[in-house]
Amino acid sequence: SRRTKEFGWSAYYDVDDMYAYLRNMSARYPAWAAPVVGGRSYEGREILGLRVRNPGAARQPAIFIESGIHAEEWITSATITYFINELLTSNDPNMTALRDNFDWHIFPLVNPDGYHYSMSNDVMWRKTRSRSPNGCFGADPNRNWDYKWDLALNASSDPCDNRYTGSQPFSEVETRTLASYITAVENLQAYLAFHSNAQMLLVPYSDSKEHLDNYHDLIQVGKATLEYGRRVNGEKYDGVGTAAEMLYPASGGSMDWVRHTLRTPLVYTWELRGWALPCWPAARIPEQGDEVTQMIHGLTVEARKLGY
Ligand code: ING
Ligand code: ZN
Repeated sequence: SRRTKEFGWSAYYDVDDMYAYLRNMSARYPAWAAPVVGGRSYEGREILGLRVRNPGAARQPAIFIESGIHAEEWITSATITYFINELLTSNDPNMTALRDNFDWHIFPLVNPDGYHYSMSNDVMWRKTRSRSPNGCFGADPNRNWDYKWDLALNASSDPCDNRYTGSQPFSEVETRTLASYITAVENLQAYLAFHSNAQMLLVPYSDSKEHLDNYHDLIQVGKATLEYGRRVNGEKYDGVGTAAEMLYPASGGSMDWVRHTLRTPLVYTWELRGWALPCWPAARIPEQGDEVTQMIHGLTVEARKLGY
């Protein structure tokens, strides 16, 4: 039998250790934090997250955090567990304001099968682990959501491809079950997704250069948000814009589906910092964690200034 390692932010941890950490935090702060199951995976794992909310408050705006949808982007899950730790344990007034005033649904690892496979077999694994009839494994879970799925932009209909769309929209149990969880979140004000490593901030929609009705608000809040991050370590991100304008057109991603289907006003995807995947040096997880923590704080402050 194996002992559970002590969890921390100077190494990367596999699924069971990360989930044990989430359960430990809910046991330490039972009035504030509860484990929540956001869905399940092909191999039968839970998509485990934490709901964090002020036990003394009535209805608060909800913020949903998604990370680890791409298995090889380890830094995203490490960064979001770091944020959870700040959110629950810090006495910094910016942090206490975050936990007092929002209803958090935080899922650090929404593709647990792929992540485990990346950690144990093939570090560059990106997809889920579902099995296609031709014997290939996995679909790209950020090409599988039911919005403009059939465009297959920056994607492939070949099950052996690293960016396989899946056989149909929501063919993957992970995206299907997570979408149903998100749909049930009341008062969802912000949806924040985390990828690596293009070092920029993306807004919907990803398939075209068409701009949303609140595009200018999203850009203004986004630019200010990046400044909060820059103040931590001096790191400059490349800017804020649609994937089609900043990176490459893509379709079937989670943020576009959320924005289109649920009309969530504030929807962003982070591309965290540079370096080779997946091994952003573990010793530098805290600096990425501090930046993202300040950016999430900044986003709430700047959005409120614009009336959100
Ligand atoms: N980047 C994202 C990807 O899925 C993205 C970029 C995000 C595209 C959201 C569309 C929508 O390709 C990485 N690094 O995976
Ligand atoms: Zn990604």
